[in-house]
Amino acid sequence: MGLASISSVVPLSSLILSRTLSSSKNRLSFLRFNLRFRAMASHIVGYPRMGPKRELKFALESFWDGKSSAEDLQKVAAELRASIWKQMADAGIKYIPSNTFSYYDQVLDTTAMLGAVPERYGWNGGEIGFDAYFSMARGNASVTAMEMTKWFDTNYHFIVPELGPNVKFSYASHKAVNEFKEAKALGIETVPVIVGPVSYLLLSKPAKGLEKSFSLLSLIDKILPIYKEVVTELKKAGATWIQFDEPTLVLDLDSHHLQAFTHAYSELESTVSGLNVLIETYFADVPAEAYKTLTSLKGVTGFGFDLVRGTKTLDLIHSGFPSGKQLFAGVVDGRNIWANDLAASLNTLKSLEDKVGKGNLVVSTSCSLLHTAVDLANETKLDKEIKSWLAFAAQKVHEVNALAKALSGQRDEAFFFSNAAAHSSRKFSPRVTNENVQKAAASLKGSDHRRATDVSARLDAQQKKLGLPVLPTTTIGSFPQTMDLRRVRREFKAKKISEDDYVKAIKDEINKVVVLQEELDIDVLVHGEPERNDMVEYFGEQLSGFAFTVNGWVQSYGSRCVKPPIIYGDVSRPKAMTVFWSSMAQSMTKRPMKGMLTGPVTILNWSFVRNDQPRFETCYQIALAIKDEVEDLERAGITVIQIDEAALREGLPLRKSEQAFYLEWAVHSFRITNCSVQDTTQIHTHMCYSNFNDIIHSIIDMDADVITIENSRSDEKLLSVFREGVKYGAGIGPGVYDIHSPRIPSTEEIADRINKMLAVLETNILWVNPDCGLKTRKYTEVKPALSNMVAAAKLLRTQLARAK
Ligand SMILES: *[C@@H]1O[C@H](CO)[C@@H](O)[C@H](O)[C@H]1NC(C)=O
Ligand SMILES: *[C@@H]1O[C@H](CO)[C@@H](O)[C@H](O)[C@H]1NC(C)=O
Ligand SMILES: *[C@@H]1O[C@H](CO)[C@@H](O)[C@H](O)[C@H]1NC(C)=O
Ligand SMILES: CC(=O)N[C@H]1CO[C@H](CO)[C@@H](O)[C@@H]1O
Repeated sequence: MGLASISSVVPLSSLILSRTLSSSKNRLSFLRFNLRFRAMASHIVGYPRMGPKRELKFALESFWDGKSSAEDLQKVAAELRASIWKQMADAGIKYIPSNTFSYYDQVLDTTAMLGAVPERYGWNGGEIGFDAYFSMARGNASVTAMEMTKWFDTNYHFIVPELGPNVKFSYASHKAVNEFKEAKALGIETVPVIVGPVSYLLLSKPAKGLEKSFSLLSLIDKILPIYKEVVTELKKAGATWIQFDEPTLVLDLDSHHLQAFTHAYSELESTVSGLNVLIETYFADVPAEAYKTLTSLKGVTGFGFDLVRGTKTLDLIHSGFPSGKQLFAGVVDGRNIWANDLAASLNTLKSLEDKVGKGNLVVSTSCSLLHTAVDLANETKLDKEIKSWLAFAAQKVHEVNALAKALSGQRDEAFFFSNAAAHSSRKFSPRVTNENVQKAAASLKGSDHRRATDVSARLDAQQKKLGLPVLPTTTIGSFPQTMDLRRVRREFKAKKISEDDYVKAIKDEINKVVVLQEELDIDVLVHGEPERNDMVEYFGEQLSGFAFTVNGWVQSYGSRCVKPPIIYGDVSRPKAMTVFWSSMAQSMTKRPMKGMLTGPVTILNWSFVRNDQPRFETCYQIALAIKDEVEDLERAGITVIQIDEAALREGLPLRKSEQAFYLEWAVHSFRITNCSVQDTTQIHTHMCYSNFNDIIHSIIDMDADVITIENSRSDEKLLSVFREGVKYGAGIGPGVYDIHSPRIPSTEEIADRINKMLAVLETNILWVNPDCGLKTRKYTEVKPALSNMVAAAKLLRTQLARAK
């Protein structure tokens, strides 16, 4: 009988018996058994902070609104942390993370830890409190927020550190140590998690004015002393492990960057001695050079890898892993909601265990569970069959533990059996497949789908029809979502009010927004989207192939969460989705009313996508559904249609080698939506967030008539691309003010921004609009801000007319 088959059936108690056996042969086999039964090595990289019902979000927003105290907020936070730690401890997890909680963002927490507060916040040393912390995150009436950008290729956003040669670093937030102690007081030993020093610098940006000249990595020797203080204090508090997250190791780094890792961890070696150090990477495979550097780092005990997205890392591990070191194998996907294929993962783990040796393998998640939903347990509205295919963070914790147990010979047969049954039900379920959709999507490949007329001729035709002034003003789509509105939608959903009452309430709101925009004298109007909860869910709910959760929220930034739909089957559009509201809104005004759609790439990217067919396949299916909607809007007399592709850039794969293929199918999917629209129908698109410079040619290739784009929060990075000579013939509206901040920009400030744009862009293609939708703002902020925006546009029109 082989060892494996015995070990899975022999109960623990009989091992104790074997201790009494005396022959040396038996003693040897006891030792082997004993190794197999050692504590189950399981680890969680990080956990969602918001709570199963977004408790943290509500506590934060109430505090920001001055409706509750700092103590109230701290109390909610402490309760959430305690329940998360306890849940993981109860599930049997050995390495439980701490300091993965955050009031806003873990990179901002690191900025606070290092005391790297930009001067404009007037911080004078001491422990950083909520005032300085939230001013950096959100700005306030007198100071702008720090820039926010996407965390790798996820939908999470972090606050970008602003660093220069004069930053005086100091140990200014003891959060990591405090949270470790807090867990310890609850009887739970945790692994404190800190953003590693090199990734911290590589994710920073040089402070204003230093853009070209400053090397961020030159600060490494200035921040390491703070890291040493933190490590020393953690050791004193009783920590035995520390986890440094160094996710930048999966990027395309050059040798100069890699040397910084070698340098930093040699510097830290003596300080961390006595501690076990885990370096965690995630989101992609680690390139071969980086793998070599990483696994040679001094003072490190374990290495964590994302083995879901990083399948090439598996080959690297098999071709060499440092002996005696621990491998934290991220086999449970932290970025999706599908149940793990436990049998397949166990095979992967067994082959890794053969490579690295028993006792050196720890089962882990592919990345922090921050990027998945929190708990499936109370999703009472999900169809039972679909629910059996899923696992959220709380369930993934159990998957990790089940795998670790199985690996150590204590396989939970019932758990594995129901997992296998769910996989087979998903594979053969008729609700997943729609042959007509499959055929239509397959026939799109190979063709290019371009509009017949080129963009400048189209713009001429559109201008004849629309007759807009130069520097036309518009907004991005949504208007403030008041409590009343949310209540109306909620009550309608819960069938507490009739459809007639609902339609009337929404109609009144649209009318209010239309009247306001006319009063403000905005040129191209929007209906304000009062009927929409979310720019993706709204469409998903009306398409086939989508499922929805009640509480499947994922943090996007700060207190903001999104609830991605789940695409489980082939996508189609049973009937028109937006025509009713858009034509009603158009009937209220003579000005052009934009039809508002979310584009296929964004719907895809902001959903949890099925993992049983290529992503592009699913994207083409959505594109065909949106194309039908565009045609219906045009038929209903809507002349301007905006198709948002907020997530086009976000979906870009991290590694350069994979980007061209993605851009090709993503841009193609957008063009499919153009359908056979007439030249006089103006197609807009909108993109949130900056850093588009690297894909500007793909953006041009989308062939939209007008593009509105985030710009103001990134110091006009976007404009530099045009300054450097990229030719852009379509209309363009770089955001003239930041809607993420409650600050109201003055007319002069906006006029100044527009002037900067006019210096690089032709007058006749420039549009004037805010950065993004206004959904999260209040009317007291929106009215004066838009009024100043229109005033600025008019001021410049007058100046331009005079200059002629
Ligand atoms: C804005 O934040 C800064 C920095 O924290 C603070 O000094 C200032 O008092 C705040 N201003 C207002 C109006 O809240
Ligand atoms: C799920 O619902 C039960 C019963 O209402 C409740 O006790 C429990 O706290 C809920 N769990 C979560 C994660 O919301
Ligand atoms: C957006 O697309 C990227 C690239 O495929 C993916 O990694 C990311 O998880 C997506 N975002 C969301 C919210 O699903
Ligand atoms: C997918 C699709 O319908 N594409 C259309 C885009 O517009 C051009 C020009 O009108 C059509 O020829 C394509 O068929």
